[in-house]
Amino acid sequence: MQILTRKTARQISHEDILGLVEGTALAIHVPGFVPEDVVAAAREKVIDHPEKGGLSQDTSFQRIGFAYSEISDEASRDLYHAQARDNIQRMRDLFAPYASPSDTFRAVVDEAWNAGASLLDIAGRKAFIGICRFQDKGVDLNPHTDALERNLPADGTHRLAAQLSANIYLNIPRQGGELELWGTEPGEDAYNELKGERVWGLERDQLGPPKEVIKPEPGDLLLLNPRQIHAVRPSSDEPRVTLGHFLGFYGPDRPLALWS
Ligand SMILES: O=C(O)CCC(=O)C(=O)O
Ligand SMILES: [Fe+2]
Repeated sequence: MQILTRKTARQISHEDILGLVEGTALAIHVPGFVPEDVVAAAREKVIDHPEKGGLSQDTSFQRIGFAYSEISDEASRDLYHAQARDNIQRMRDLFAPYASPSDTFRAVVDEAWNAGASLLDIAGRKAFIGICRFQDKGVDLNPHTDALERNLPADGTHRLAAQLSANIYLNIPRQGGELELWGTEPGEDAYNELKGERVWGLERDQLGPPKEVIKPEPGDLLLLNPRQIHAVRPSSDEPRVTLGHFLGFYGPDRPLALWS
């Protein structure tokens, strides 16, 4: 049976993370990962940020930073790596004088996981981490899975054994914005078959009801397995704002790799 684990940052363990990879846990929920006053101080700054831009594949999703999933050719790959440190620093500056929640997250995962965690590098080039995502009122994040492999260099030298996702919530609408988890991992071929001609994601009516529906609060951290089908319901008032992170798993004794 898959469970939803509630933990403090200090309590997150190696076994908790392994449970997500192995499918014995559906999610790890850390309420209040970011203190209330830190969230309050950052909220205005992110919502009105001048460098907020539309996601390459779908401009109804805005973001600050540049996601690995936006890489589509060698030019965007070069841009992703060239901007990685500036994009990390921008969020660090935005949260100053408080710690950037993405930095704290990196430290907590490094402490919790026996072999530690560090920034992903692809062929010696550092990844970005800490993308700030906006889901405006009425925008539906359809059921989908995530996989680093979709955007890796074609040489096939980099392989993950599993992938996890960690979101930190900065703004949550009063109505809507629930995270839906189906707890099923279709695998890449079955997912593509389900997806058919759609550019991105699945339709809700292709699936049964989700196994779990979670409404996080601002300041919460939530870890999940994004190779299992998941979705976010549209918000009916304010934008839903998150900091998104992925974790690459290579085996229980190997370090985790972190990126956005
Ligand atoms: O924003 C969320 O709650 C989940 C976003 C998502 O699709 C993911 O973490 O892979
Ligand atoms: Fe996702």
